[in-house]
Amino acid sequence: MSQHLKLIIATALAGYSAISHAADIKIGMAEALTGPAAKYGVAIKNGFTLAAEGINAKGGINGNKIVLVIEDEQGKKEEAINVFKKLIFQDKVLMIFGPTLSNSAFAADPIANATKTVVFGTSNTADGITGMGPFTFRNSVMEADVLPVTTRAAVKHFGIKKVAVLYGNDDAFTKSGYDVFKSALADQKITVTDTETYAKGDVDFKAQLTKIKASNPDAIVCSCLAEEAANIILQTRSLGMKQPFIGGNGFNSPKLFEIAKDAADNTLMGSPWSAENMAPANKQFIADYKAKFNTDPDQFAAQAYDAMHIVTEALKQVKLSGNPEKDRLALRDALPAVKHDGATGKFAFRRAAPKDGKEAGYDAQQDAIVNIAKGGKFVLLK
Ligand code: 1QQ
Repeated sequence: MSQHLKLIIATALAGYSAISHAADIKIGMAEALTGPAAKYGVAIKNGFTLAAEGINAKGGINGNKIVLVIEDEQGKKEEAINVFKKLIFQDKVLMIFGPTLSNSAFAADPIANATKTVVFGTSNTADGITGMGPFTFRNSVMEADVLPVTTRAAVKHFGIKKVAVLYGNDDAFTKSGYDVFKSALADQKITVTDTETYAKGDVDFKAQLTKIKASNPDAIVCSCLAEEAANIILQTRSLGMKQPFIGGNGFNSPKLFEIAKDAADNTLMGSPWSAENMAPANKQFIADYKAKFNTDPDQFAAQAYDAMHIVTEALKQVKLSGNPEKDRLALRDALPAVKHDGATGKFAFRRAAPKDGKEAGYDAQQDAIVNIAKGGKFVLLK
């Protein structure tokens, strides 16, 4: 058979299958389902699963069903890279949600960009994520947009003038959060009495906290993931310190309270999502989540749930061809225009500035609200 004839037949078959059959839409999900970040990753997986089931139950996307291809990247860079390769080359997914940590995203997202596959982070809040390329999207609000709002609220609420800062210096998210806190504190003329660091896996923070205690701050700013944050809070209290904490996205987990309980009271944390937002979309999300998983959702579940709906809106505008390369490009082109009003409130994408002369992706345009921990949970700061 001539090459030309082969091409005609292949094209005809591709066209035929696109028109006549409902196809599965394979969406990859690479999240930390085991390991220290699993508390975030499992909530994220639940959010995606709930959304996909709801969308499929209502007929899917233009008659096509969402099929989630779920992979555990364990919160590790190397695993994120392996899992991205499997999803893109072997499973030939249309796009990838994840990974859970910014630290892993910096390792794995370049693979998605190199293969022109949309990678959509629902929990990556470090600076520079979308600078990795035009196929990187996120609906997680950057620390740079949230932390200045949180520190301003802390000044207003507690009347603080001086803070000590503690952060993990070997994780992309905790390091980026520190950089943002540092410039927000300088802008808002809040004095820094002491700055201390720790490394991933540390469990004893007494040396740093003793120095912080001696510097006598009004509050402690902490750019940390939840488990470390909780242990830091407990050890602060055991040293007889009563200062409130100011945290970033890492604090945003039930894990904080499982470990620290009400020792975490008065911690301030910013987020677009609140369990107290009574908008119908959020009420429905919370009720459906509780019914399915028998537990309360958190911000990470809410952002994943919304992200699946955002992608669905984009895909409604796309005529899928069955050719992964073509369909990935079509999704990439349809996503930026999506506006959504979901569990986390009103959402739009914002084009990130080009980095080193390279085209960038899309950040989240969404307002942060500040929460305060009371009796083992976060409530809106009034
Ligand atoms: C990041 C984060 C973490 C708290 C995600 C769970 O925001 O790594 O960017």
